[in-house]
Amino acid sequence: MKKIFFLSVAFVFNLAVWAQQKPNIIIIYADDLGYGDLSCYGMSKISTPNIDKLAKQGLQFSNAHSTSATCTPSRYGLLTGKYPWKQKGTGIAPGDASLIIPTNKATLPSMLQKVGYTTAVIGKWHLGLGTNSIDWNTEIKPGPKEVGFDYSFIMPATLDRVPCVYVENGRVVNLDPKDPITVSYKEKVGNDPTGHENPEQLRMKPYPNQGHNETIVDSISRIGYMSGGHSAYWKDADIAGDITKKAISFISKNTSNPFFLYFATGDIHVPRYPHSKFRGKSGMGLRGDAILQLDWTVGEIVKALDSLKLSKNTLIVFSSDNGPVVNDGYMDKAVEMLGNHKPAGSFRGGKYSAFEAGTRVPFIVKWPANIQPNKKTSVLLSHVDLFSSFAQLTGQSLQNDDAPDSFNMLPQLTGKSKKDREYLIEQGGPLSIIQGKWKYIEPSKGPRIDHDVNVELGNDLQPQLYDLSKDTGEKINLASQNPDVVANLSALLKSSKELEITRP
Ligand code: NG6
Ligand code: CA
Repeated sequence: MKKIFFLSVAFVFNLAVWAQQKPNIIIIYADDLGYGDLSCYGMSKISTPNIDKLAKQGLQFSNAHSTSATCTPSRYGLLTGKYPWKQKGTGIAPGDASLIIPTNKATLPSMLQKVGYTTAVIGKWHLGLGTNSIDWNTEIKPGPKEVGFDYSFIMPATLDRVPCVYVENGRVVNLDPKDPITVSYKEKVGNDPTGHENPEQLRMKPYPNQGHNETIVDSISRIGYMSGGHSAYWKDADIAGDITKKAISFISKNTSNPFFLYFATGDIHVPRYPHSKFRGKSGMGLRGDAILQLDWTVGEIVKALDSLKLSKNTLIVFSSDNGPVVNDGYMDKAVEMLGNHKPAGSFRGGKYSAFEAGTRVPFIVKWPANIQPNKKTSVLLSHVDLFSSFAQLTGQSLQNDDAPDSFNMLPQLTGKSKKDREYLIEQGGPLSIIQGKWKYIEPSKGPRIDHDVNVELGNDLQPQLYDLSKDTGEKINLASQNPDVVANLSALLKSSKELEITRP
């Protein structure tokens, strides 16, 4: 008996030591932040010292990609390890969409939960909630919990979509049951003012005919209609502070066990209305001010880790869900105040685009215990790879149908290998494939330019082929000179549409 007792004490002790050694993992996921929007990536007009410091203390990537050029599919890819275009219904989700992540498959958080991580999502969700229709006045599920998050504090959709309330562990925060919430994306519900009926109440005008002129919340009209829930409305200027506080509180409660925090900021998505500490401070209008706020947020999280003595063994990934857009629905002077700043750096396109700026995003990994500081890498990888890489990091082997498009890139993430992913698929409108120096964009119908947002989308009825080693700006289409390369890459793209990685 005594022996069993000592053995089990030893076992628990070992487990504790083992668990201690596993790094905490934080993914800081910015929204619509472009490759060129940070000073460590060449932004000269404003400076982002806290994010630059992550890069100085870690590894900065120049060829890392989100799976897609918009938010919902990118987040789906990140959390499932599966290319979103393989599943129907993963396009930009309305605020009342059903949950699009299957609850019976492994996800990034559930995989980490299995080996003792406490997991949380704090910030923007935009992956749908519930099944069929959502009753915002009771417990809302399935949602983050059912896909592997122990704790959640979320904005359900995106900042410009109703309902503009926080949902904490499945319940709307500060909801007054006498003022229940109704949401509709079809027709007006209730009597709350809307942007088209009451423009005099707006602090920022929407562009006409772009959908952002429906229910007014916090003096900003949104996409979609809601009524009720007034006591639960968020204040846009407070969002960054609110979610940062929640993140720090989650970290502080988990100092003695490994944790995974998926921290998805609303910055710098529209409507941009940062806190007064940042408004007017960048000299670049509200878009620039939102970048300053994002940088502050990162600084606060790092400061909390430092003061809790967790920094050394915490792996932080900083990235963005898709490329930049300057004007996306509101007249917030982003265009007028841009000056000569290039949000996409030297790349072509932007958010929504098949060109590089759609998915080539800032990507920094810091983990002092295991990554050398102040290094840069041009290795090719995708956000979809974080799933397998973190499985490897935590000593897990994946089952056959887990994370079917995710490769283990842990050596590359920690600066120990420079080997590119064999090939990588990007989703703009059409799909593109990168292999070695070549990028092929499949022929597609659709406009070349989205004039509302002024972004070149990459659509062309002809195949496009670019040599990214010489032409990062995708200016010279070499398809007709290289029919063999086009044939190979289009065949590879076609076969990968069906292919799922077979795991040993
Ligand atoms: C677009 C919206 C845009 C934004 C985007 C989603 C219009 C004209 N534009 O449809 O404002 O909400 O969807 O952005 O409605 S994302 O980053 O969440 O994908
Ligand atoms: Ca986005």
